Amino acid sequence: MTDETTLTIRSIGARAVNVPLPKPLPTSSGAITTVPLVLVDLMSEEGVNGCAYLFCYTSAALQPVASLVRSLGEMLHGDVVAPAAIEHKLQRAFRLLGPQGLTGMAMAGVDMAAWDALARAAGMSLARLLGGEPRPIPAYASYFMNGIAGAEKDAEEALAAGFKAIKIKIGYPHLDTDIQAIREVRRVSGDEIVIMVDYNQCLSVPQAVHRARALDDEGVYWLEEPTVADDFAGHAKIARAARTPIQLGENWWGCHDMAKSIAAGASDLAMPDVMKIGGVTGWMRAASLAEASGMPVSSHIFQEISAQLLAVTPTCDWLEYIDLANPILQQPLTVQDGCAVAGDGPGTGLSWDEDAVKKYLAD
Ligand code: SMN
Ligand code: MG
Repeated sequence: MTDETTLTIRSIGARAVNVPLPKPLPTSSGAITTVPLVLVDLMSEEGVNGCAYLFCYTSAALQPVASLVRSLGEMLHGDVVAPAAIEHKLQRAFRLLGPQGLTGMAMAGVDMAAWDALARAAGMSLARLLGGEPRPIPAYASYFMNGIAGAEKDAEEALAAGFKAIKIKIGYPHLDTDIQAIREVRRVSGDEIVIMVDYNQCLSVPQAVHRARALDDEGVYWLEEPTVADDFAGHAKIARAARTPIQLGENWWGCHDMAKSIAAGASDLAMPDVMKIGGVTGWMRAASLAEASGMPVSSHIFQEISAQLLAVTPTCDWLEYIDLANPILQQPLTVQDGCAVAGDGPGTGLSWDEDAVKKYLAD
């Protein structure tokens, strides 16, 4: 039964775009060579639409994810735009396959677009629809594994842009280089700036224990994913050995993974990825888990929607700022005085630059 206040799904479109990068973005676990995005457009019969994007990490995943999103659109045709009901239907539909991986990504894309449509229909930002209001969120400038000279340049760039926090990726062949990179950022940025580091899962547990102990006196705010993301017992061992807080979460598939990680004592901090955690619906569950566990919550990429969600996250910590989707957005997220300033317009603040989308279409 629908009335004039409900939205009904007419179609869900998916466009694959591959945004070129001026140079590869290296991590200790491989480089990001382009920005492969699937743009999700949920169209309602009532004419109020919602959109979201999915980051696919590798262009090899672009077409499979886009195709999965379109298949979900067929499954949901004629359904009410009700994210909880949609999530329940899709979780049941994919119980046997498993709602992780590309399936989870597609499901999250639908969820984020559905919440965007609901917020637009209500004429309010997502943060307001969720009971909060957009506010400045402390943001850190996130960089990659750019060597010592690159760390100097990145720190200078971040300071010039007004950031008060900087993350670099480390995991060089030798520990000394990790330390040199951190000290280069500290030399350039001074003692006030917050520095985070990200190992992108490259160390064994014994290596991570050794390196974490060596970094304990470097004044690093968090040490991210030192070992394989789903090795919660291994991360717990590292967390017990290190004084520096361990950060984890960008690879949690849904709040069940997060609950297992918390139960294992795998990390001191949480950084769910709004796509992998299950969209807006998944994020809100994760935020509750974090609050109940006393864990500060930071975001992982997807900065536009994350700025809305962190505004209603009780243990809000840092927003990660990386310029990934900006080339195809009409209004990239702005940063002022080291804080991300989410818009208060309808929805999540996403709108496509259609000329750029056409230019980078990978279909
Ligand atoms: C990261 C890795 C790959 C692409 C984007 C971001 C990284 C992070 O793990 O936390 O920024
Ligand atoms: Mg990371």
